[in-house]
Amino acid sequence: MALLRSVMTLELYELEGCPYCAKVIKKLDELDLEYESHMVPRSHGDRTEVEEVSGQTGVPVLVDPEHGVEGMSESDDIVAYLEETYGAGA
Ligand SMILES: N[C@@H](CCC(=O)N[C@@H](CS)C(=O)NCC(=O)O)C(=O)O
Repeated sequence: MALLRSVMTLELYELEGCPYCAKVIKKLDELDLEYESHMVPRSHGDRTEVEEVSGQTGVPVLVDPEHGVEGMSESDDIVAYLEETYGAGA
């Protein structure tokens, strides 16, 4: 069960002090969603993990295995996706 839970958990690649990440976190909190946080290195050259999942080095990036979302970037898209998928009207 623990494995299943960790496999299905939302994951967020983020950077401390990133306002676009804060916007996504606010939405995750608002919808009471749990997520696993991955802090990316400040240097773009070292952001290999986020590049692997999303094909670019910017953050935030959301992964939602339960819905086949492998590496969504752009905070506005992520916020809209969360609202559509987990919001009151979902
Ligand atoms: N339009 C993007 C902007 C995100 C952004 O600028 N994130 C910064 C950190 S706050 C970053 O990682 N930038 C990567 C870059 O400059 O390539 C969004 O809304 O998600």
